[in-house]
This record gives sequence, C-alpha cells and structure tokens, in this order.
Amino acid sequence: MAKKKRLSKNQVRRVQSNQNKRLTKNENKQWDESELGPQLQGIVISRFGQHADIEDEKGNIERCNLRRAVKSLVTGDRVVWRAGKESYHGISGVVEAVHPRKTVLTRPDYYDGIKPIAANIDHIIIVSSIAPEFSRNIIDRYLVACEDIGITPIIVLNKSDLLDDQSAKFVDQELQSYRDIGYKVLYSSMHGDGLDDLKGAMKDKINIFVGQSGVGKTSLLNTLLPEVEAVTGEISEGSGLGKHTTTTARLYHFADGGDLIDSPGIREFSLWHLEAERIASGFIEFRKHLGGCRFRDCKHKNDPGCALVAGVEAGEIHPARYHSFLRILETMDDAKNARNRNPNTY
Ligand SMILES: Nc1nc2c(ncn2[C@@H]2O[C@H](COP(=O)(O)OP(=O)(O)O)[C@@H](O)[C@H]2O)c(=O)[nH]1
Ligand SMILES: [Mg+2]
Ligand SMILES: [Zn+2]
Repeated sequence: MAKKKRLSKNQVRRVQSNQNKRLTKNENKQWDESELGPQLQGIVISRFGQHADIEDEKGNIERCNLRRAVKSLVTGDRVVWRAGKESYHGISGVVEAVHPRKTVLTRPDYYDGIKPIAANIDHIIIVSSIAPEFSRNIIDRYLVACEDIGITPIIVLNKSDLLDDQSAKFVDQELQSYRDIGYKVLYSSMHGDGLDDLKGAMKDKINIFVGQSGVGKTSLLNTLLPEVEAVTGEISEGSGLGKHTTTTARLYHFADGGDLIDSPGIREFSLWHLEAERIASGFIEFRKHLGGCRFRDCKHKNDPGCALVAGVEAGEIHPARYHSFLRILETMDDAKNARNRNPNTY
C-alpha cells in the first residue's frame, strides 16, 4: 500500500477545520475527540452511502463513517482517517479528509450532472477480442475517453487462444497501428497466455478493466484474482450492505503489487458526451494537425483544406482512425438522446 506521506499545510488546515465543525445528528456515531486515535493514512476500498471501507497502511480494512465535510469519496481515494478507541456497530473510525485526486473517472448522473466513480486510477485496460467481434471503433472510443481524462490506456487483445494464422495476422496488423501512435498493446487469455506481461504492466499501479460485453473481462478478472468472488460473497452476507456490492466499485490488490478497481459500472464505462474538439484531440495523432485546417469551423469532413484529410492522404493518419472519429461525432447526438431517456446508461 501507500508509502507514508506527510500532510501538506493545506491538508492539515483542512483536517483541523473539519474537526472544528460540529458533528450532526445524522452521523451514526458522534466521536468525541478523546475517543479517537491519531490521524492515519488510508485508501478507500469501497464506499457505501455514508460509510466507507478504508484500508490502513498495515492492510487492515476498517469500516468508517464520513465527516460531513467530506463531500465526495470514491474507491481509490487517499484519505486521512482516525480510528475510534472502540468500534460501534461495526464502525471503527471516521474519515476526516481526502487527499487531492491524481485522476478521477466520472459518469453522467441525472441529478448531479457528473458523478465520480473511482479516483487515482493509473491505467485503463481496454479489453478487446475477436469474439464476439474485433471493433476498432470501440477501442477508439475508450482511447478518446482515456485521453480526455488523462489516464494511460493499455490495449489488451484477449482470448488470444482463439486466434488462428489468418486472424492472428489480421489483428496483429490492426494492433500495430495502435503501437505506431504510441499505445501499449498486449495479448491475453483467461487460459494463461500473456498473463505475466499483463500483470507486469499493472504492477504497482491502480488499474481498471473496460470493454464491450463478452470480450472476457469478468473471466480475466477471476483468473487474475481468484479470491474476488469469495470476497464479494462474504460482503453480501453482511448487515444489509450486500445490495450495494453489485453496483459499488471495489479495489482489489494483486499478490505481486498493484491494484484493480472493479465494478460492472466501471467495466462498461464508455465515452459520453464530449464536444467535437475534445473528441478530435482525444485522437492523439490528430493533435499536430488540428489547427491547420483552412476554416476555423472545419468539420473535418468534406471541408476544403482540412488538415486531417490531408494527414490521411499523407499517410500520417490511419484511415480507420479518421473514420472512427467521424463515426463517433455522428453517434454523439444519438448517445445523448439515449441518455436523456435512460440516465443510467452511459
Ligand atoms: N476462448 C476463450 N474464451 C474466453 C476467454 N475469456 C472469456 N471467454 C469466454 O467469453 C465469454 C464472455 O466472457 P465474460 O468474462 O463474461 O466477458 P465480459 O462480458 O467481458 O465480462 C464467456 O463465455 C467466457 O467463457 C478466453 O481467454 N478464451
Ligand atoms: Mg462481465
Ligand atoms: Zn479539418
């Protein structure tokens, strides 16, 4: 887990101001100053409404209340917390402050606009496969989302055991085009192929798996973390908190170092509405061409003097990436309409 970190002046100030705030009735347990131990560092394993499971630096997990001043807390957050001298109804401490986030993964929320779902993720592992289908467009959508939030993507071609000579040649070529623009690409299979490389890439980082349904994310997760199912089962038997386990994100440790944050919501995380310009700059190889179009409001389609089209013609932009870009622009409005009908889809 985390190395010991000293609190910055700001954090100390924030912690003190939190302590001075009066505790309110709706907190399950009102801890008096004298009932609390010293400030400790921790990481949020999971968040359940007004509670969170916090892992301390020794690897113990403690269920904590949240100070009211703690407005936003998600899996992966690094926190300052204090243990109660005794625990009450399974609650062993209180989270007092949250460290600034390196990164945050969000989803659109009908009521709150944007809702964070996980913090401090280092890698988004984009899982793809030839079954049900190999889709460049879906990979590109995830890549744009990753570039937009500033989290490093890793592309994984899963179910490598299904590849024959012909399909291997095909995907190799496709994936090479991603390597050419700087992305890391790996092969994997739940049966063991490539798992050492994948584990190596995830080591000492916080990772998540994303990808279309059926590519093998759950199977891969169970292969890499055989204890996960047992752990979720155990929590479900707990005190009515079980119903959250299917929706809330949870952080798991790999035996060799590194973490995986998982929840179905995260696995299906995809691109949601972004302005056309942000989509364009999410295609990293487009960046040096953008701004070079003849017209400021170039739609990069049939407009004369389009620098992206010129880039494709010059062999600097892969035609499939350019077409992906156009397709994403076209489907953005559809996606937005669908979300308005069903805010839980993203
Ligand atoms: N041949 C092969 N099949 C796999 C592999 N991983 C998953 N599958 C199969 O693909 C199907 C979908 O897998 P699942 O893990 O549910 O995909 P998810 O929707 O991405 O979570 C299941 O029938 C799995 O048995 C793999 O590495 N090789
Ligand atoms: Mg699944
Ligand atoms: Zn253009």
